[in-house]
Amino acid sequence: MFKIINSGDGGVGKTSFLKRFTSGLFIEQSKSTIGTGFFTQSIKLDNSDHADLTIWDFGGQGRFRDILRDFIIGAHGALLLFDITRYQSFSNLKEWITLLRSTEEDYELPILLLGTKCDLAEVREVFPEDIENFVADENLIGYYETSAKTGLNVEESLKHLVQHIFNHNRGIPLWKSIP
Ligand code: G3D
Ligand code: MG
Repeated sequence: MFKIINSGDGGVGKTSFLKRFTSGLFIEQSKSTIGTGFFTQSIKLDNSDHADLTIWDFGGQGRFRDILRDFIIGAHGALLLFDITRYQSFSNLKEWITLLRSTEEDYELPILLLGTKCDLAEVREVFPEDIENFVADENLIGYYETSAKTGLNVEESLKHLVQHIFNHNRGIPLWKSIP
């Protein structure tokens, strides 16, 4: 059982991404998330293991960020989303990373970066070189271009994060250690 945090600015597509992951559908006219919500979903890994995920979905608005800090405690990993068509959502990532890594756990929370809305690539404002440098500078575990609308890399990116957590168990109690 893994606890995953879904983070990023309001409107980048966090809830749409999770709905696509759990239901396989793109649901238009999603209501903006108030406070937190959560999704549970099982995922199959390459070696035929599977993991049960509890994914905590946050409202991106500033006023919820204090609440967020409490919810990060005990998380095994985080998704961090920005909208490739809105540069501001990329500029704000540093602030999100500071928040995600602010709980003073004795391990560095694995963070996977996701660019969203890649079906809208013709109005892209954030480009690969910037993203690659950012991933390296901030020591993130990787980057995927995604679309909740087409399903691009939705399952793949979660698999990558969970596989990373499996491979780098840093003493956080995982379901395998429960007798
Ligand atoms: P949030 O949970 O991060 O706040 P939402 O974001 O999931 O509520 O999505 C915000 C808006 O972006 C929604 O549009 C949603 O339909 C749209 N969106 C989310 N993912 C994608 C995607 O992959 N492609 C495209 N084209 N749009 C996406 P509205 O119009 O309801 O604000
Ligand atoms: Mg939301």
